[in-house]
Amino acid sequence: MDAPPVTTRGRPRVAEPGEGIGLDELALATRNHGLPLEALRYDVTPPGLHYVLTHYDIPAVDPASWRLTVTGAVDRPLTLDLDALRARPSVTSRVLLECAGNGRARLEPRPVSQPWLLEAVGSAEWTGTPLAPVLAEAGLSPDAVDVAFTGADHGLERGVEQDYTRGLSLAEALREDALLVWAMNGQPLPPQHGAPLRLVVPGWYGMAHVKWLTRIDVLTEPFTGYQNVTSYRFKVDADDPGEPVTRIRPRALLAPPGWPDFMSRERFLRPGPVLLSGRAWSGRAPLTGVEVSCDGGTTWTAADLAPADPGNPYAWRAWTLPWTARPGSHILVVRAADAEGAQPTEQEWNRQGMANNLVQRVPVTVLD
Ligand SMILES: Nc1nc2c(c(=O)[nH]1)N[C@H]1C(S)=C(S)[C@@H](COP(=O)(O)O)O[C@H]1N2
Ligand SMILES: [Mo]
Repeated sequence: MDAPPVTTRGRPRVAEPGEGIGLDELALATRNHGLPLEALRYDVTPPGLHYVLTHYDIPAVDPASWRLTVTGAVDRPLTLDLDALRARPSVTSRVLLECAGNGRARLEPRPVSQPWLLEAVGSAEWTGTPLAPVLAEAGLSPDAVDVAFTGADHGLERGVEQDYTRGLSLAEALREDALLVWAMNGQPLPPQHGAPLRLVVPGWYGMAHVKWLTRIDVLTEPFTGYQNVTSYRFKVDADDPGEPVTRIRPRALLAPPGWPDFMSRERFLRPGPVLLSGRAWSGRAPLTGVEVSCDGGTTWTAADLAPADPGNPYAWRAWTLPWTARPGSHILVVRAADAEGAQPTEQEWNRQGMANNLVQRVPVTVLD
């Protein structure tokens, strides 16, 4: 494999037409794993099966000496240790996370970055304390507009050395469901998911949920850091500033039925009744339905979608559809819709490969 030169500066690279996944992308893909789609069966994703995305390295953080500082445009800057946070009122919430790069590897030409297909999702149970009362306790300045969240991880991205930092508007930071989280599925946060503390902002694509959180800065000017202004933008032309990537678009995934071939992942099943099943979600608007096509998108049938759980409005929802598998080749397609629209059947290209929620297609062979 002739790998093209690795670029550390300038613009994200877009692959040449027909260029395969490079060793640089493979190196990212081995660090950042996806959810095996059969794990769509669990209401709550077990930690080792939840997808992981880490831009730099998992930082070494000693929970005993770790502190969170709340600083900037506040009356009383705070320094909190883990015990002080855990002593606050706690909330447990099931929240779907999805990486904004999910679907990137299918774009043509392919933006060169973490090459996700469909699996950059998980729906875990996060325990923490609401962020808004912590900000209130620090005393927000009346001219505060944004809040920046900084992690303990440090790296270089397109030539810019940085601590991973994301800004959020004050209005989003003050939402009552934004949480400072120390536990996942009832256990202390694992290192790869942000131990000892991370932010969870339900409904937003993954980049907003800052892991290894060490600093919260209240700002009186809009945040202009790399992860908001340069990265996570919908741009077609490299010089276009683009619109920011924010909330999760609707998506439904099918847990592929039958069994796979080891190398090709091609799927086989025996004829007869099959209960097709999977999960669906949207972070931007309530789901309105899931449809399945068993003939490559010619005809569609409404799936049975589990009702929204009022206690966990940002969890994924189960769907099922009975199907009678007849011998031959079939293409199963599934699409979700929310109050703002359905998943596209043609993908829209953008330079950074953001938020590609193209419908999933699963070819299957039903044996005689
Ligand atoms: N500090 C820090 N926070 C981070 C990241 C990171 O690299 N550093 N990656 C973000 C991205 S892009 C995603 S998709 C989610 C992934 O969360 P997970 O690994 O717990 O699934 O974390 C976000 N928070
Ligand atoms: Mo991400």
